[in-house]
Amino acid sequence: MDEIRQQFLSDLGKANTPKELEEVRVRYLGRKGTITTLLKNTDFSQLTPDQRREFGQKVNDLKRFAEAEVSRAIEAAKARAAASGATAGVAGLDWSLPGTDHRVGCIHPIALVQMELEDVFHSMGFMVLTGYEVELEYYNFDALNIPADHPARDMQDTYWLTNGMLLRTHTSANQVRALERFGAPLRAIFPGRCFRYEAIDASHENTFYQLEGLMVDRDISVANLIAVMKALLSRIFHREVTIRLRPGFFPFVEPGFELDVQCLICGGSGCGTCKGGGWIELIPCGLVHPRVLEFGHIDTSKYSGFAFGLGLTRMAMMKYAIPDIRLMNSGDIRFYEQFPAAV
Ligand code: FA5
Repeated sequence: MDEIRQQFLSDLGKANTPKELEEVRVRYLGRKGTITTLLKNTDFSQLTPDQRREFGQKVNDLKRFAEAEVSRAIEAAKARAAASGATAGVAGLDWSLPGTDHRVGCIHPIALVQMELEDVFHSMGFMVLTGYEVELEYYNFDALNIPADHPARDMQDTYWLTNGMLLRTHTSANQVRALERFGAPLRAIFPGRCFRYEAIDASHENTFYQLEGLMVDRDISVANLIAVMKALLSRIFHREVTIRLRPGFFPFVEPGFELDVQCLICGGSGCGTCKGGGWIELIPCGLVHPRVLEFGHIDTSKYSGFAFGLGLTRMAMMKYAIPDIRLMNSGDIRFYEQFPAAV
């Protein structure tokens, strides 16, 4: 019996697949198997009753041991096959067929620029907040010093919802929400989707992304605004950029500016991209209007701030030389595939 046990273990050790293991099981435990036939083939007349009992018990022990070992080995082999993705022993499986090629997704160009900007603002101590796409009229307009009868409301054609709320027209809607929630000092950026009821053309979408920035602290001036704008532009375009500020009107900043960047294509001499002017209008910005700070319950005798609202979609278009904004929401895989799958 010891020999049979040794032989059984050795055969079991050599069998790898569930099929080979099943063969070992049949060889030892099947109807005509070595262990099963042990009792049948033994001449009991030679043995005393005690020896018979002892022998029978040993055969049963061996049988139980062998059954347990075979089932354990079969389970282990099945688990191995499942883990390696193989389906060993499945009839009709052609192992030589090439595998399935999984397509890897790409990161949308707007997301690429957004991630880069979030990185640079994180390093300057800014929080990243998102806000709400469905917004109250109060935060999108009133609290930004744009009351109902103000002509500036016409600058942004609005999608109104039947419950009186609206789809935010700009990420500036986050400013007073953040001031109410966090108070001063505050450094935050708000990337997100905005909606305007506009005719769509190569540079206008009704759904586009902006990235708002807000910094409120003691003694904030235009110099701080310029320093932060230069840091973000050199990071995005991977070089020093020349900028200029022109006066711009937004009711929630005073003074308000349009920040232009010297054309990165022609270096300022004039080309098709900058329409011959040498400058590209890129980021509206300014010092936060004291009335907006008051709406956010900020003490204006102590604190001042700057804000900017860059067009993330347009920034991505400039960075990657994308000629038509409609490609961004087109769902056209051929367009997306040109961008990296990971950063
Ligand atoms: C605003 O939305 C202001 N909230 C920006 C601001 C914030 C000013 C903080 C001062 C302080 P404007 O309407 O110009 O401003 O839009 C800002 C940017 O969003 C534009 O420069 C442009 O890049 C982008 N943008 C606006 N409308 C569209 C559109 N229909 N399609 C694509 N991008 C757009």
